[in-house]
Amino acid sequence: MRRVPVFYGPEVLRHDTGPYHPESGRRLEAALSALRTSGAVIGSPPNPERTLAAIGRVHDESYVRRFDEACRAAPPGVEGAFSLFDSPDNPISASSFDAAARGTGLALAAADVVLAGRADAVFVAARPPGHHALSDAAMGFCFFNTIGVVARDLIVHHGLSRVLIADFDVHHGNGTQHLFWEDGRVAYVSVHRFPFYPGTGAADETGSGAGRGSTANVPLPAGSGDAAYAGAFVGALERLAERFRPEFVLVSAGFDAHVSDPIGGMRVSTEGFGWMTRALLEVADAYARGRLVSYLEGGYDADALGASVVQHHRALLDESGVG
Ligand code: Q9C
Ligand code: ZN
Repeated sequence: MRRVPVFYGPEVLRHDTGPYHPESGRRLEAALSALRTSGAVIGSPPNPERTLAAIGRVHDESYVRRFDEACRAAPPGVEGAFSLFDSPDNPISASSFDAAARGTGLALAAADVVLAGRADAVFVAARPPGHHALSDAAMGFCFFNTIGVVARDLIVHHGLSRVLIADFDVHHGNGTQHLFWEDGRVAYVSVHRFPFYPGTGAADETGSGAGRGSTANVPLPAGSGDAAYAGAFVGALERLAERFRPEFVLVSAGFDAHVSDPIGGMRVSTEGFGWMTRALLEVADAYARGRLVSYLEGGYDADALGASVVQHHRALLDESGVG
């Protein structure tokens, strides 16, 4: 069996989005409770001291300061009294900055632990999600582009040459794609509903300059299910990985393509997330010595999210891989 701890810290629950927002602490509590029931080992490592420096290699200094100051000025999460930051989709409370920095710190710690050989892979059960966040703006429930911060940290701090990001959230990761659009060291493959929020992710968006061909988008129509994901996504993932030969695999693991999700409009089954995860693990095994870190993005039905993260985690534990 692989060693695949789940990383979580209670600080991430303190990003309060109000009583009616789909991206709430309740969804993460449901995910954690399902993981605990399935026997997952849940760890809470301290953030690496370089967390803010790593965030600063992706986000503008003025954006980080603006987000911090907006949270300091925000009401302390009292019902009905929330500030919006950059977008009507992004309510903040007094602890939102600290929660977002903690989520990103957990993901940086996860990559450190995997690189040091102290775990084979890590699933980071945190929030807020990250893949829509731009270097200078919050959007789509996201504030820091966590997976983007970790990818850049693997290149700049750890000295890796090639990192692959795979994104199966139902929405296109516009922020992540934009960060590495011209960067040949970080490849990005996404499967998503299209056309849909945020509007990007057409099949002909493939990167430019040094990053030409290192972005792969798999747009799928509303209502797509396991068959489309298994065929189109897994195919694109394997083709990109074979060409790119990643040294590390990062996953933007959104579970909002689940058939029961209230906003995704797709029909992926709980087991479908297990199959997709196995394909990701095969790529990690083939090129990256199994090294993989997965970060929770979307997924807004509590029960579906719980069942799906357990499938995802069980697939990562599978012993058929690392030799
Ligand atoms: N204002 C993630 O799943 N919906 N984000 C906007 C029009 C935004 C979802 C609707 C959905 C964002 C991480
Ligand atoms: Zn999403």
